[in-house]
Amino acid sequence: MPDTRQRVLAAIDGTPRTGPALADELGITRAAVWNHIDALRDEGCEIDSTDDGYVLRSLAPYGPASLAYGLDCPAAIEYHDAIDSTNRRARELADAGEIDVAVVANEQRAGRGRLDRTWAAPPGGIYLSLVLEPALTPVEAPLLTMATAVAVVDAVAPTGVDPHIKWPNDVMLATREGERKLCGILTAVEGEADRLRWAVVGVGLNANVSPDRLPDGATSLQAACGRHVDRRGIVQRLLTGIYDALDAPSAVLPAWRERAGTLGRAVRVESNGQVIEGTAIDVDTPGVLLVDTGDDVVRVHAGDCDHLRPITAAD
Ligand code: BT5
Repeated sequence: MPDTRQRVLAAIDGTPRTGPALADELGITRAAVWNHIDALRDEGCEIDSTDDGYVLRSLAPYGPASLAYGLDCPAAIEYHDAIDSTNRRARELADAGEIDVAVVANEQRAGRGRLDRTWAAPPGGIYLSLVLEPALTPVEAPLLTMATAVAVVDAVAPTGVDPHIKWPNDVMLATREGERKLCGILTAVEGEADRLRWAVVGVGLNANVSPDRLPDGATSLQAACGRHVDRRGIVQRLLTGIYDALDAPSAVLPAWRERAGTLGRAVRVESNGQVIEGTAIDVDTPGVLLVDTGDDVVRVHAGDCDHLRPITAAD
């Protein structure tokens, strides 16, 4: 059941509706109608007041009601203009028993990567953490990262960029200068041996951000496209993509392989203090990288991976 603000949006989308007509239709007071219209305008929705009533001209580029409007998946949106970390907040919600909530922020002040590394998160990026209760065991959790990476690649495709996945949790763009990191994924899970109690999938995607606000080795959609991109559309496609992937877990690995830049490449992987060099030949359930070192095929479960010959725009 969509909340009242979503019903207001739907009612004025396409056809003008007067305040009293809306109040009647939605079973709320006229003052409440006015409050919703006011809040939607504050968010950045363009709503005209015509002789025939209120009519929606455009949604806000980014904001809670606009992100939720038309979203075709079970996730509710919790939006913050600024927050310390969407993953921190999502874990808090998960611990309190909330499921199917996407925490989205325009800016993070203490964004985190793996192993407590810093994630630069200036305004204009996509910072999103989705609380899920997937039908997976903790051992299968890497599948969530893979499904999300696939969903990221597909969600940004309409902007015209064609990124690839770098094992285990990066989405990269080939530029003339070499490979640049566009997106990082951070998955946290909690559960018993046979079942996940919750999972939080965090996505940091450099969208409308200038690369000089990002660390070396990073790029953004804005830099690649030469313009601002539609973050709302990307977030909505990303969320539906993650749910769709989890509905068909056996399709995740093949989809990941199709979008991967790592396979067939010379790689150096650091895993638990060990360095493995060789050719990345495949991935296996639940996200294991197979590296052919020449002597042996090593199964790597976790680690940091470098492509020894970076993929460039010329490839
Ligand atoms: C990651 O870690 O790539 C996972 C990043 C997940 C960030 C999201 S944002 C929403 C949610 N809330 C959070 O607090 N986190 C998640 P890792 O593989 O450890 O890579 C971290 C490294 O990427 C850093 O040490 C930097 O070298 C680099 N880095 C930092 N910020 C970056 C950025 N904005 N773009 C590209 N690279 C970045």
